[in-house]
Parts: sequence; C-alpha cells; structure tokens
Amino acid sequence: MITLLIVGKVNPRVAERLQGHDFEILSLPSGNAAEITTVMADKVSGVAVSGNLSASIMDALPNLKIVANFGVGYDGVDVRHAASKGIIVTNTPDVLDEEVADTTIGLLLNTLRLFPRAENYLRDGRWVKEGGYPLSPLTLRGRHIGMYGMGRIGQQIAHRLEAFNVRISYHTRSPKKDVSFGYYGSLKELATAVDTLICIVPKTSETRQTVNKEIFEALGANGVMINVGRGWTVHEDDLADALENKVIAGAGLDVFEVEPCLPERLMQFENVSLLPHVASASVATRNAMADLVADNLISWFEQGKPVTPVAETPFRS
Ligand code: NAP
Ligand code: 8YV
Repeated sequence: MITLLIVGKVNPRVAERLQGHDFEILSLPSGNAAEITTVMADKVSGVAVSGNLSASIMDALPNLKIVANFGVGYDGVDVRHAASKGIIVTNTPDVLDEEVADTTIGLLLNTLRLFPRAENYLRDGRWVKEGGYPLSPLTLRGRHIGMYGMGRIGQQIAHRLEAFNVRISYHTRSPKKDVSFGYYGSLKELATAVDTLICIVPKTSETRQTVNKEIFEALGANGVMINVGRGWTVHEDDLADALENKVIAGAGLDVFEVEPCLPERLMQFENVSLLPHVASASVATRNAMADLVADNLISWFEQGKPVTPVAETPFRS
C-alpha cells in the first residue's frame, strides 16, 4: 500500500479518482509542516497540492518521491528544492488551454464593451427608466493585440483572436518557430507597437512587475491591458496610477498579486473588468485537471513514470 498526502484544499475529484488503486490517502488541510505526524513522515511517498508546497513540507516527508500539482502554474511549489532532493513535480498543462483562452476573450470583450455593467444596468431596471445603455467608448475593432507570452495558452488565445480579424504580435524570450505573428524582442517594443496587451506569462523572477509605468506609457491613451497569467507580472500601483491619469484606457484582470485581496483602488474604475481567478474554473476543465493530477500519481506508482513532469524536475528513466 502506497501512502499519499493531500496538502491544503485540493479539488475532491483527485481523491475520488485515486480510489480503486493501492493507495492510502491522508490529508493535511492546514498545509502546515508543523502538523505533519510521525506516521505521515514515515509513510508518505506522494503528495497532491493546489498551487503551493514549501521546502519545509518536503523536508518533513523524507520518503517523498512525487508532488502532483493541480494547476499548470506551479510557482508556489519550491521546485528547486524538489529537484535538489530528486523529487519529481508534475503540473496540469494542455487540459485547460482552451478554457483559459475562452475566458481571456470574454474578459477582453467585457473590458472593451462593458458588458457586465450593461447587464447590471438592465437588471437594476435602468433600461426601462432611463433608456438605452451608453455607447462603449472602446471597441475591439481595429485593435492591434500584443501577446506577452505565446506558449500553450497564449497560442490558443491568438488562434481565437485571428477569427476576430485583429492584428496580432507577440513578445517572448525567443521567437517561436511555428508562430507567424510579428515578434518583438522586448516587452517595451511590443507595447509601443500595439494598443492592447494580453499577459499570459508564468510567475518567475524575470516576470516580476514587468508590466509597469513604462509599459503603460508605451501602450498609450487608447491602451488596454488584460492579465490572465499571474498578478505578480503587473505593477498594480502603476496600473492604478495609469488608469487614474488616463495613461491607458482600460484593463481586465483575472489574477492579482495577493489573492483574494486586491488594491481597493482597482475596484473604483469603471473601465476595469475584474474576475476572481476563474479562467479555468468550469466543472469540466477542473475535472480534467483533477484527472491529470491523479493520472500523474497513478502512472508514477504503477508504471514508474510521471505523465507531465515540469521542466525543472525532468523524468529520467
Ligand atoms: P507555457 O506554455 O509555459 O507558456 C509560457 C509563455 O511565456 C511562453 O511563450 C514563454 O516563452 C513565455 N515566457 C516565459 N517567461 C518569459 C519572460 N521572462 N519574458 C517573456 N516571455 C516569457 O505556459 P502556459 O501553459 O501557456 O501558462 C502560462 C501561465 O498562465 C501559467 O504559468 C500560469 O501562471 C498562468 N495561468 C493562469 C490561469 C488562470 O486561471 N488565470 C490558468 C492557467 C494558467 P519563452 O520561454 O520563449 O520566453
Ligand atoms: C487555477 C491556474 O485557478 O492552472 C493554473 O495555473 O492558475 C488555474 O488554472 C489554479 O490552478 C487553481 O488552483
């Protein structure tokens, strides 16, 4: 019997999918390393988490072999520490790409055309009393979209945008061989060329607050910034200043630096559309992510190899 530990709150389908295999499943809802029992320390060889796992938990589980993360982003898992201890970390790529891309298009349109506000206007009975909702100052028509990130999800977003008949360019650290959109070697150059920036890069030491005052100034007065990657990438104070001073025209955010809290200032702007980190949050897509977490654990313990190891902890047979 193999003992697995579910650390923190993880989609319940993960544990359901592990039933019927030779696993004993323990849980550590607090995610607090100090609460790891001697039984856990002796027996646990696999962990399932949703976004975060510290080095101290890895150290408290001396027999740990694999950490299966629920989410494609694994910035909260100390992968360098895992690599140094020979622990494999897996994530959930691919299965959420299309859902996140769909949400991004929705957030972009909501930001430009103010649909959530228009619906509230109707629901509040104002259409009847006051007449038609005001015209949206912004439109997707004629926009030049700059993709900051052109990986699995970025490519799905760009693919959808092609059908909207808009111009698309991108910036990543290196040009993509199979991508025909215009490439810019720096984020500043991209932001200068486009009027709409969509951020879908991971949280890394290189992406910290890279979307800042300089980038908003480069985007300009018709500029719109959409972030579906990680809040870490956007300098939120600079964003609020840019909106207040009309340096840019609007923003759409699904992710924030410190979730679930966000700067009070960002709530005040009418030209900002805010979502509570829901880009992948349909039952179908979260089920697919949960299945991939379980499949990684099952494959590791039954076939000796993970399905989707992250780059920092590659599988070597
Ligand atoms: P991916 O396939 O690894 O793509 C990442 C892209 O970012 C690549 O094009 C990469 O290109 C680029 N990139 C990385 N570091 C960069 C840097 N310093 N400067 C410029 N470009 C950089 O990842 P993905 O599956 O598309 O997911 C991207 C991220 O989206 C995840 O890590 C996660 O944080 C976020 N996400 C959010 C949600 C949500 O619910 N809002 C859902 C899913 C994912 P180069 O390597 O060439 O630079
Ligand atoms: C989820 C995400 O919200 O996959 C990611 O990186 O940000 C989202 O899909 C998150 O993983 C849920 O914990």
